[in-house]
Amino acid sequence: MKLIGSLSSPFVRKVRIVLAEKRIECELMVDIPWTPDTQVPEFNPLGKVPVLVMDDGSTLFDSRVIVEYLDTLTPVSRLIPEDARPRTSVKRWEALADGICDAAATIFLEKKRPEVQQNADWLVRQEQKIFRGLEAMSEELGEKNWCFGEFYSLADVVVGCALGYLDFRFPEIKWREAHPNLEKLAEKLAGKPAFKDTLPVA
Ligand SMILES: N[C@@H](CCC(=O)N[C@@H](CS)C(=O)NCC(=O)O)C(=O)O
Repeated sequence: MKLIGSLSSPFVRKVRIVLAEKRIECELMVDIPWTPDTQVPEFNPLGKVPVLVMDDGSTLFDSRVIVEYLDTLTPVSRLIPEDARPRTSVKRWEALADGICDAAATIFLEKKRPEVQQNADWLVRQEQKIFRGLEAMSEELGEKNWCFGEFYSLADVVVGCALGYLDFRFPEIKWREAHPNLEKLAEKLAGKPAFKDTLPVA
């Protein structure tokens, strides 16, 4: 198997963390989908990373599909519960954290355009998704040790990736001050080798 992705993407990081936690060997092929010579569209018609290329040449995308597949490959470190109800709760955390990343990536791209072409209303709309998303994550985490249930799960992985991406692209967003419980969780996650080894790189 080969994973195609950039070193800055929070979605690629999610997959890399899941691979590491589950002790699955997988070569990383770095490809930045925004560069003119990118090969990503040959593997994913949507032109987005991550893409997992299987040994038979078939491909999996997007990150949600990939991590579901990876979690079934080995019982080591189950990250997504099998039963429908808890499974759906963990997937809901994933939708929330991924949504924050989508909004943050949208802002990052919009801000790269010349200032006159930027749409201020659109930027505010995306910022609101981030702030409401942080509120929701903080409220749902509460005083618990982990986002869902008693154990570390994919819910914690995706929250860690979203917070890490905010730090990477928007250090001016002071989410730690507003949400000390998210900071506590982020510190715990930052100590894990899978997180340390996948810090976003420009
Ligand atoms: N929902 C997708 C999102 C993937 C995504 O947006 N990836 C970005 C990098 S962070 C990308 O490849 N963008 C290129 C493009 O949109 O053309 C997933 O979870 O994999």
